Amino acid sequence: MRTYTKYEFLDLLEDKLRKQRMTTVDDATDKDLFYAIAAIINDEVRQAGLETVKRYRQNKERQVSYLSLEFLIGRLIESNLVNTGFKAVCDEVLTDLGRSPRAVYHEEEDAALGNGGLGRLAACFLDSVASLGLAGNGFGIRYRYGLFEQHIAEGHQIELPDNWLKEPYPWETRRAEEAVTVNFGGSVDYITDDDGNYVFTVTNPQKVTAVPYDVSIVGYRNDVVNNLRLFKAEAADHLENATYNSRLDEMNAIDQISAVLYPDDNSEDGKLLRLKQQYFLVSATIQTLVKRFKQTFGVPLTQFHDKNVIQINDTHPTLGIPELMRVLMDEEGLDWDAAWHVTTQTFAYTNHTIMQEALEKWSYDLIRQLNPRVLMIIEEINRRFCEDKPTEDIEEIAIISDGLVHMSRLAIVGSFSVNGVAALHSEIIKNYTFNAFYRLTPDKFNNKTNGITHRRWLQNANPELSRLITERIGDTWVTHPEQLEQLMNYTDDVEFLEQLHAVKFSNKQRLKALIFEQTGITVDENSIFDVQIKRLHEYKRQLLNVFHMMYLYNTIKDNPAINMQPRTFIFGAKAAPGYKRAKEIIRLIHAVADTVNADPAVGSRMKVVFLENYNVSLAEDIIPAADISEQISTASMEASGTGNMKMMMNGAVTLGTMDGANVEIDERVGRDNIIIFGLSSDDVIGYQHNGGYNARDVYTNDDRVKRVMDQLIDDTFNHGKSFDDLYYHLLKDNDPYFVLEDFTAYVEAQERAAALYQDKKTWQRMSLVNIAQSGRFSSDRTIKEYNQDIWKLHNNQ
Ligand code: GPV
Repeated sequence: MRTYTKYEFLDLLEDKLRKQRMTTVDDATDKDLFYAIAAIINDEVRQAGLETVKRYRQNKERQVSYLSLEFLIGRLIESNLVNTGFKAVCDEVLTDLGRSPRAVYHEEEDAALGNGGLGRLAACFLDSVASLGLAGNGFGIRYRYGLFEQHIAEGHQIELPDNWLKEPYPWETRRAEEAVTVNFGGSVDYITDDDGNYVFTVTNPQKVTAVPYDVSIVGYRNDVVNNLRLFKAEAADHLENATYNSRLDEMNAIDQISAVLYPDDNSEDGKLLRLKQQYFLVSATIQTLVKRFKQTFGVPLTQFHDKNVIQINDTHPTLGIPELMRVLMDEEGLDWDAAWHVTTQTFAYTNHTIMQEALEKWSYDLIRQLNPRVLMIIEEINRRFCEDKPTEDIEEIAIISDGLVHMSRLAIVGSFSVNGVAALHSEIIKNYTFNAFYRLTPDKFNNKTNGITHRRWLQNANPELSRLITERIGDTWVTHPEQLEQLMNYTDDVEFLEQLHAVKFSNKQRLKALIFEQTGITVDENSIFDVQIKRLHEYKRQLLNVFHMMYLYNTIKDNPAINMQPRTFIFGAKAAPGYKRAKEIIRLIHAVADTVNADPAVGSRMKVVFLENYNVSLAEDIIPAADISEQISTASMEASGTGNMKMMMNGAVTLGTMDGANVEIDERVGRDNIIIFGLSSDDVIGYQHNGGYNARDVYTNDDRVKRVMDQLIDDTFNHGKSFDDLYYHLLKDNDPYFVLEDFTAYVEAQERAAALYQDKKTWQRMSLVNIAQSGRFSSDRTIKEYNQDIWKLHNNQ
């Protein structure tokens, strides 16, 4: 890609403003400037994209297709500017014009086509695949409405539709000419061909057009531009319905398929429309890949898997397995064994949870309604798989049982690789969740510890820290993040530690301003910024954090003169709209915040802040300012976590359980540089096998626990109605997330954190060690491992 001087870039900008926005630099709004800059980027990127595709074709390269129902992209303008190399000049031109680059870039709407960690992981992976020069593309759905916008009204979460396409999305290109048709429903017929084989056809299906919208994925300064293809569902031009009204009804029904992202994180919904989304994505993708294969390679489809690997992001795209079988057999004439060989050499499955409520099980009848031929193929896969297995194992491994199709089992059987997303998680999968499959095919199972793109989460989100790092160790860390480890040479460099502290302080001042703007609350930038930002889920235990805040408040009320480390508790969290208890926890955070923040007896010792509508862009503002990273899930339940990595990379110290990737963070930084507490995953699994611990005993025997529990139902904290459900659930249902059991250990860990923070040198050193050891958690490392062990793509760089 070419480089521009300031003057050249200004010329381009003026030209785009004139021709595309019909305005001038003097009159341009921030929005005009945003669109003009996007147009400049697109001119370069699309050219490079064409050349990338041409190169892949000429080299007949093997490619990975990353299939995901979610891509939580956020804004693209800054990462596109950085990756093209235009960021510095663009910032300068805007500043010279007296404009705020931040204000211009913030004109872009967040693309929130995902819920949380799983969707954001997919977005980080695309960035790393392109930046490593690997031939890989994403396939997803172009939801008309992304993850809902969260508003808080008197402590209650209100959900509003995320109308992100109100104005044109500058990064997408509609490619109607590459649309494919996805068939739903219908009935299966077969004939017998000359060789006595069955040939299946589906009659009277509903035909839905999948129209691709392509978004360029720009590699970091390497002229590689890969693609994210998002499909939109449209009615075919000629619906064959009897009446005009029935045609309109059908068009509306078809529009629904790509209308809205399901807002459930780590739980399955079970609605037919969701299943339709899944099949829509996989059928459109498989057809596209088969078509491209035939156009590009001119060899039989029995070699499809030599040129294609398909990574499925959790079980959501598992129907791709029977769909590829269907296309290979019914449309391309392969027999079962040939098709099965190709399919099982093509698919690789990533598991992201062991929690039962998130392991998808679709009813047999629903899948028949969806597409009877696909169900037929799943039945046959199951029949053949179970055929030679010992009867005592069947219950644990059958793909179909009790009228349900177990998607994870189908994914395991149909894939050549099964991976978890952190070392501990992958062990749990092998030893518990999928143990029977592990015993059958141990070599399929592997671990790929998650990662995050350090370009977005350090280089872009924290420019001051990036500059400071580069001043010391040069800029090779940008392409080789493991080089951050060189910072270990400065752990006793007082000047550097002070500079690091100054950067954190200025990030905290900026966040303080944002908090004031959003909430009217004034926080103390000298207090600890104690941050828990993630989806609201019982297993993530925001409730444990709240109980600790309630306990601290009680401590202040009992000892009004007590001297304690001032703290600002910062939350960001969306609850699934139907998840009542999660919404009650949001209401509780607000009730505690209202009381604590308004109580003059508390003074500056404690503030509680809930920032509404947590999303990728807000994360980029919060993370650089975090001192403490709350990663306090019930051990064994958080598959990996990725926010833990983002905060570590920005110098926050993890306060967490030995869960997910926290275990590996602990291993990297050493126990002196992390604050670990609570039950281990073995403890939790042990308790679970024995019916849990006794929550009521803890309540009865620990005065501090009893007091905060009772405050859920008395009038200590401002609220319209008391928190009965939370109270009774913890006691009656025996607290499945071990909140009360871990309370003492958590309070003690928080006390250690406060003491460490007061020893300024120690804390600064801890913060530095975290940054220095974070390189391993770059998604560049993760993607290199996927490529070496699973994808085996040619390495261009
Ligand atoms: I399954 N995850 C998610 O965000 N949504 C889901 O529906 C499912 C999993 C998350 C896990 O909870 C995190 O621990 C993990 O870091 C992330 O996926 C990426 O692997």
